[in-house]
Amino acid sequence: MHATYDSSPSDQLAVHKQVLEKTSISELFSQQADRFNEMSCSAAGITLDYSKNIASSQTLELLFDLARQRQLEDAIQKLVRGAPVNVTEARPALHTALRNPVHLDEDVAAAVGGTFAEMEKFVRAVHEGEWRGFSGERIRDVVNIGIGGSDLGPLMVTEALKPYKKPFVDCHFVSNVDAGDLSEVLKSLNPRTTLFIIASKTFTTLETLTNASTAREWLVSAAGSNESVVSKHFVAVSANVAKAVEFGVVEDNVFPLWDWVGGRYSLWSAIGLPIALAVGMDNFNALRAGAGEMDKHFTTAPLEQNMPVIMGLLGVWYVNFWDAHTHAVLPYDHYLRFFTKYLQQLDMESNGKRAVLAGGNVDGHTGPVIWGDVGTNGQHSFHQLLHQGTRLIPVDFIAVLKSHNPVGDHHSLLFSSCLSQSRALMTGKSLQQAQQGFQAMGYTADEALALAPHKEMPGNRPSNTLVMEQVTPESLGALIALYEHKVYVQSVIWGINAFDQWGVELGKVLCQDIHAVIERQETGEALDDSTMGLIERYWQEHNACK
Ligand code: G6Q
Repeated sequence: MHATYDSSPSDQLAVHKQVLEKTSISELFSQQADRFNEMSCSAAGITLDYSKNIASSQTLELLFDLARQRQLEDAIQKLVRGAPVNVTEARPALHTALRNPVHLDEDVAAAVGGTFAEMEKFVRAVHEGEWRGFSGERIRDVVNIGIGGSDLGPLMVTEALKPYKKPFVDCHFVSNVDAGDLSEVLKSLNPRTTLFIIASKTFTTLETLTNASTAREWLVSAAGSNESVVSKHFVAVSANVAKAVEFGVVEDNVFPLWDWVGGRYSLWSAIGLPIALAVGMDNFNALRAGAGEMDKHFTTAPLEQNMPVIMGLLGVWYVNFWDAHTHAVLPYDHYLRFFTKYLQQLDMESNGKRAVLAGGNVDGHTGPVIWGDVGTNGQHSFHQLLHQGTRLIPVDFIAVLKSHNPVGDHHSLLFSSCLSQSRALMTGKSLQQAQQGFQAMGYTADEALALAPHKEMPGNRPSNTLVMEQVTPESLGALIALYEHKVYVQSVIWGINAFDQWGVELGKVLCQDIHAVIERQETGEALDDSTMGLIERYWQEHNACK
């Protein structure tokens, strides 16, 4: 089933899909001599090859018609000029202003500039050993305590930029309320040389506050129950300065955030402090500059050459017209191993919505499930389903030309693996080829005939390939911004708000209610039988342990 839109491009796309169903990507290549050149584009150091898609030039024309019908060009300008595109919360989503503050009013621009200057000062103080812990020793380890948008972006970037790491401090990330997370990190750390960043836009998030309190107890007890040491070992990034101060962070050590920066879009703000501490402010600025280059491309390139637009529209094509439920993202670079996890939040928290801004619910589907892992590891597990499973799963391959570790032929093998996977997904293996293969192995014709379907691969499975020279701060910034904008493009086509997250907010409230019952502060009368049964099982265990 495909989504229905209110005028012709979608109807035409539905008809056009029936034509394309009768052909294959390989046939499209034989019909279009220069297909790679015609279906690839470059921006901000990234090349997108989208020629291995089930799409012809007519498909793209119809998709661009759809985009124009949805007033995408106008929506792009609204985003970067600070219009209240986060309609349900009546505010802009101005993460682009943290890379290119051209559209900010003067006060806001001054606040942004001031914050970056404060970050720079702080990073220098830690790196140069001016910032000392309670014993007078310099800081050696930094623990970022945050969750969701206050964790996934900084964690992913810090890991991705490990080749740029400065020698001064090691950064660690704690997010889960499961005490295993914090305990395992603290095990190897010295309280006298550890600094904590409490990263929480709201400063009300249960997991973060629980971890921060436990970390404070760990520190204070190591300092002989001296509470005054907290100010030397805790800084915060928050829009809620009062709460951070109440916790014990000195007001000057609270880096501000603004309501126009969404959590999952916040790594460009002071939420990126662990990034700057790990790789230096120069590299953090280069990351922002790379994103700024992609922003420039997104806001100025015509739709037909606009990389985030093309990726977004092809995604819509598969979700709404080919019934694709999921989308795999497979980076062929060890340093990008947290990229898909990061993207899961960016994409699914933004476009996992059903309510349309114009009213009512979307007819059809919105954001697909985003999944994947680093190549080549996935080849030895879930690629089986990509090649021979029953579902159509579009794939984004991300490949780099140069390794940070040029050892033997590792890199050429890695790059070859990436290309061989996208090629195999496209060409597949026919029944006849499979049968011949079995016969060549010595099987009889009948045996080969019976076995062949198990080796047959239908092929015609679409993919994009993104290529960068190397994972650098600039190219990583551009890559992240590319996906941010792709997600926005899709939200515009679907008519949904990419910038709220009421589903996530619900979880925060529900946990508090059930926790009150578990702690016997509430009766739980209103709870269902299953939930009460499980709570009673928890009580039995805890009473038995007493
Ligand atoms: C992101 C979401 C969510 C948020 C976390 C942490 O867009 O809003 O992932 O980042 O729930 O929230 P705080 O930063 O307020 O602790």
